[in-house]
Amino acid sequence: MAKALDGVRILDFTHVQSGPTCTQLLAWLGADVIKVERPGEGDATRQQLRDIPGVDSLYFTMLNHNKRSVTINTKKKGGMAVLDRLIKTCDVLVENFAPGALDRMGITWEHIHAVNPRMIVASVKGFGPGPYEDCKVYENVAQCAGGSASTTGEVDGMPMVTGAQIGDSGTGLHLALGIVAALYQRASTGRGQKVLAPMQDAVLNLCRVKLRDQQRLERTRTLHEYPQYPDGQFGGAVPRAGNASGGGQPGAILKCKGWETDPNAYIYFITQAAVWPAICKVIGEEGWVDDEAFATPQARLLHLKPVFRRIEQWTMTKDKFEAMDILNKLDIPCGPILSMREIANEPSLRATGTVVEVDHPTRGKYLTVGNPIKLSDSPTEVTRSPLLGEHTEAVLAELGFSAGDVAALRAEGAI
Ligand code: CAO
Repeated sequence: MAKALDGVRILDFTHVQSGPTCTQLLAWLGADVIKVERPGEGDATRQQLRDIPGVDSLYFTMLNHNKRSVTINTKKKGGMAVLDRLIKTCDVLVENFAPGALDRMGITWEHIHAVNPRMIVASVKGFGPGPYEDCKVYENVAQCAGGSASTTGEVDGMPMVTGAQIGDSGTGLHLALGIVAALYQRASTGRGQKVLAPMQDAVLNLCRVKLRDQQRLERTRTLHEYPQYPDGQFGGAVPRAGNASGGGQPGAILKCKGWETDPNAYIYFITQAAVWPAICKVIGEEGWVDDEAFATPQARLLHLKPVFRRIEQWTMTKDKFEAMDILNKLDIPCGPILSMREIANEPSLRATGTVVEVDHPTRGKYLTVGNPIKLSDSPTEVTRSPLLGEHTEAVLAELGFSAGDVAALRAEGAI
């Protein structure tokens, strides 16, 4: 079946996580993604966190599916000649080098635009223009600078980073959307443009509810749905909220049967106002439906701790899946705390292609996360990541280089 981005060619100059997430998504949507790597070394993640000696790491394989790999040394004359040919024939150049690195290679916007005025140049950087624009940035730096860490963690604890890679993969997603929009606009203008997704900005975009809360706090000096209310103190900035819900319906993580030995025997429970009578009934507190201390959402905000303690007495009598079964039937919004082991073995995620088993020539079989975006007319088949330079000769032949040219480029150390 045809794919949404059939015919789009991507010059993939990305490395580590943020940029590769973006180009992997574009590949899953059907683009031809040609990953350019340094000869001999390749993307640094090929060697990081290895679980099998001498074999591309899961870090690399899980971010570089459906791509081709070409080795080019851009610091050699022949390497730049190959790269210019790629610039001429590709639609998008995606990069996430440190600030200024692309310019230092001689691949400036002016150069690219002169070679191919239709080319879109898409970049991830740690920061946009401003005091930190020259800084190198990794995931957790972005989480800290984007407002996430200051608002995550225990109420009285230190700032906390989250396991979701919102700085890297979150920014890659934003960049992919920018690229698709620029391709759409190019259809009418005929021109390429620059697309920039700074990691700080992407994290902040994902944390916008906390900027909402900052303004509410400044106006009202309190945040009723936070665990600090009604007994604790609020300072001048949005505090850490533990596991409290970020929305208008209070929620909490509650223990389930087996919590003493299973670190994930917990459920997230939301006391949605619409189903309050059903919640009271299931936990055996029917009297709370009309009790003025609990009857309205506003009244309950003053008593969230005892409310959740009482609900937890009930959830502790069920395992998390039993609790889910009972609560879902009553339309009470809740979710089990799933471990990665449970997710890896969940049949419904395998059935939808969200968890996929892939075969790799040197690694063998491994699990990966497939495309989370499902298009009915553009299904995704996840194929293995390329070996370093696996497609160099094939791509150079497509670009019109002869066998003799390839030999000369090899002798120069350019590929
Ligand atoms: N041929 C020749 N040279 C190459 C090359 C190639 N094919 N590919 C890369 N290089 C060179 C670059 O030109 C650069 O050289 P100079 O320093 O001489 O200009 C050098 O390799 C290193 O590039 P880098 O500075 O981007 O890499 P780093 O490992 O030092 O830094 C990172 C990594 C991620 C901190 C930095 O790239 C960065 O801040 N990127 C932007 C933000 C980002 O995406 N962060 C997310 C990373 S995922 O957690």
